[in-house]
Amino acid sequence: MLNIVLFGPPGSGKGTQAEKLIDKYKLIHISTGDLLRSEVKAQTQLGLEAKKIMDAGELVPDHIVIGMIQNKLKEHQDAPGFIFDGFPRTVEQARELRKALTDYDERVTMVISLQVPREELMKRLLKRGEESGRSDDNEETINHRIDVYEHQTIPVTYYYEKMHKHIPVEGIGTVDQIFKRIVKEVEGFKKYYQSE
Ligand code: B4P
Repeated sequence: MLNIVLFGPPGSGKGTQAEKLIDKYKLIHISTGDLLRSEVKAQTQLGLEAKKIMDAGELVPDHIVIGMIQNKLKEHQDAPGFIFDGFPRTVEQARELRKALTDYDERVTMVISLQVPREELMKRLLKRGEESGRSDDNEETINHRIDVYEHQTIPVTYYYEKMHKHIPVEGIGTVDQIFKRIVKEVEGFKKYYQSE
């Protein structure tokens, strides 16, 4: 199985690149942001609680997000692999992902970590806010989301660095240029595993 974590700050292109990777490698896409937004749209109890947290730019509690991931893994036991988009965002989530995959004799193959400076993130997300009306894409919330990323999510990179799975990829350029850089890394990993 190819299990890719797409990692990076808000607006770094995780969702954008995930779509292209699914197309190429036929993996199952698990985006915790999308899952939470669909709960919000359906106005479930979970969605009502999550909306307040997301609009404030905070992270939704670990146990909620981990529960959603466990359900998705159970639903797709025959999948050729997964793309985890926007998950894990805390070290606790990373540990729980490891446990959940171990239950299926699986593990994270690699963590593609998109590197994009704050000014560019702000530019992209303000533009998306104008086009989509997403309520967390406004200047104040974006700044807070990036701060939350730096304090709570960056430690996840150290967790995967220790396992030699963290692969930084430059996230500036056109969507296709960035996609090529990611594919190069994925192919490199596949060759390495096949020759082992
Ligand atoms: P997410 O849905 O994960 O939102 P995101 O990080 O803002 O989006 P993403 O990074 O995928 O967007 P992309 O760059 O593709 O999370 C939203 C909220 O949900 C979080 O703040 C949190 O509250 C909650 N949440 C989600 N997961 C959680 C978890 N695991 N634990 C706790 N809470 C969780 O796109 C951004 C824009 O850039 C797009 O408009 C795109 O078109 C553009 N773009 C992409 N690539 C570009 C490029 N190369 N050049 C120019 N523009 C580009």
